[in-house]
Amino acid sequence: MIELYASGTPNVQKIHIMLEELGLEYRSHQINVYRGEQFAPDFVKLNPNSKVPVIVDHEGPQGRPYTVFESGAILIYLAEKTGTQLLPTEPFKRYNVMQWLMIQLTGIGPMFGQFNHFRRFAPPGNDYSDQRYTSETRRLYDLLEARLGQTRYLGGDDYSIADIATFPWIRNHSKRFGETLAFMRIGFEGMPHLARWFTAIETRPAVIRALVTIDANPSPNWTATPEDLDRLFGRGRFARG
Ligand SMILES: N[C@@H](CCC(=O)N[C@@H](CS)C(=O)NCC(=O)O)C(=O)O
Repeated sequence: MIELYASGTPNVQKIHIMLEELGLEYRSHQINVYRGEQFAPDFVKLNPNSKVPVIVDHEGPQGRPYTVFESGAILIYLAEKTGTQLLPTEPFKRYNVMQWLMIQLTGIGPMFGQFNHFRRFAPPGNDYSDQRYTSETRRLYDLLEARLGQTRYLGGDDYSIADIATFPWIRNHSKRFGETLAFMRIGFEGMPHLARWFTAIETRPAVIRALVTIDANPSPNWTATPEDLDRLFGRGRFARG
């Protein structure tokens, strides 16, 4: 049994999809990051970085319980635990998957995250930051479109943890920021390869199962007070330095 500490956000959605793909038994616990539950001492014992997702695998290495945080580390851990071809063992295929996984972890996640932040939560007067992250988001979309024009999936011919990591970020935009993306001229109309890839993943049985759970537990951000937002974003009386 695996315990998943979750919220309704893309980094957590990856893990729901992975667990469904692998058919592993799991139980999820919602952590309300808008209320600061990620800073509670019991949660910090699981992840000193105070972020979801976290898993606790009761049958970890050597049969002992093991805790894993950071979504990329969790995907690799679960792939290696089960020996799935979602992370191939053949070196060329494996490192192709790793490279596109790293692009999600170090590029798409942080840059789309900042793009979303400046579009939705920043006070007015941040034109430079808005432009910077819009431009970078647009560049990353172009990168994905070009890659998927060459290969069926991000890592190569086969579906992998690189696709699982990237899909929720694209879905998040397609659901929430339709108008913004139209303004940015990012839509699946101009991106046939991204659209093909998105549909291929969205219609996988395991992804459909995961999305039922994901959509039943959306981020509770509409109940967040100004203080909740200040705590989450480290601003106002929560600012450091
Ligand atoms: N690099 C981390 C990022 C995790 C992350 O940013 N989690 C967000 C939700 S998607 C969170 O817990 N935020 C709470 C906070 O920043 O205090 C990963 O990939 O797991």
